[in-house]
Amino acid sequence: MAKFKRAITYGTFDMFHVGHLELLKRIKNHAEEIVVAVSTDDFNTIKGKKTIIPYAQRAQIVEAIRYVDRVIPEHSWEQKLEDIRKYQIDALIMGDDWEGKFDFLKPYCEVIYLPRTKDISSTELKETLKAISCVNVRELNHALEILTRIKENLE
Ligand code: C2G
Repeated sequence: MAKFKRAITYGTFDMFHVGHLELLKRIKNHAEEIVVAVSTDDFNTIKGKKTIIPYAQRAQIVEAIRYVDRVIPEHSWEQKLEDIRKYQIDALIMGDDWEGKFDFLKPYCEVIYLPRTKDISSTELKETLKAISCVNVRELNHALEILTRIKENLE
């Protein structure tokens, strides 16, 4: 039996990956219902976070996850207390890269930090894609040099 009726978590959830999935799955072990506040594109600008996938698609993907009961937009750092009251939240649950950052909400609901999933993040995925495209560009340039030389030899 889950300990809490309703939990909330906040995040960008860009390039949805298994780290996000594992967190939502673990939150489901603690709560019957999960509300996920997905950071809007404007709020990500405030957070200094560049995203690949626009808010509407990030929210759509999170909404389709079977552990999730409701998705709301995260517009600001300051909305958490209002959300806790509005959605009758019993627990705010985040990955432990946020350890301690939301303890100020402890008078209003349980605040729990769960271990992050290692070796995966949207940032690492973007770095990997960048590296792959750099390799491809180098290989394409090399191939172009060879083809240019062949063409010159044929003339
Ligand atoms: N997460 C995780 N394991 C990973 C990556 C992320 O457990 N490998 C967790 C994070 O700890 C966070 C959630 O997944 O709880 C969403 O992560 P992000 O999309 O990176 O969200 P973030 O930028 O941390 O935004 O107001 C709070 C912020 O909106 C949180």
